[in-house]
Amino acid sequence: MPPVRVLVDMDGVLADFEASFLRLYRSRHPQLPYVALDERRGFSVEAQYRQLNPGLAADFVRNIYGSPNFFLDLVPIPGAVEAMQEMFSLNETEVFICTSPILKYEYCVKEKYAWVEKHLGPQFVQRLVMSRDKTIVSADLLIDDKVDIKGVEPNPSWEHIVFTCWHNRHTELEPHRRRLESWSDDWKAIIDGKRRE
Ligand code: T3P
Repeated sequence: MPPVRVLVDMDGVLADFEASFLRLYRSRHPQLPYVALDERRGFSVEAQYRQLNPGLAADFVRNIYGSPNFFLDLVPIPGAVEAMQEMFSLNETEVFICTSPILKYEYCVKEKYAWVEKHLGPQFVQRLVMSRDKTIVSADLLIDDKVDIKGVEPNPSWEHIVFTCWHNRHTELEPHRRRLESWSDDWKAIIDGKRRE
């Protein structure tokens, strides 16, 4: 049987984008309203901050994740590093990281590579796929916190497993869609299930 190929997203799944964003936003703009983590709804931080504060300069939000060291300093999501090492060592399993860089790519692209090397080691630097369009990357599974993943390919080869995080906890999914609630959840059973399909 061919190996199961798994794509694992980075922000929200391996690296805690939301917590770092909020910490930096509050320290830079202590006088402005903010969205607490358990109030987060929807993938885009910027969209929700605009609703809260329509007068907010676009740059206030974007400058946080466009700043040097933002992506490098993200803290790993609990259990992510251990799960990735274990997944890497599983027989008949090919694991890749699949992440989209922000359009202001100056620091983000380099720092995503550096983050992977720092937390997961050089073997994962070889397995980092950066694409703004994940639908054209072929795999059996994509573990990603973004609920709607769209691109040029209308029928991606992977099954999208929604990784639960602050912004999608309340999102109701269509009945056929599956979640991984955290890295303590049974990700191995999802991979093993694909072997039998
Ligand atoms: P990833 O594909 O690893 O999840 O959009 C580019 C990256 O930045 C993407 O990484 C997700 C992350 N991101 C958020 O998580 N929330 C946001 O509001 C924005 C703009 C980006």
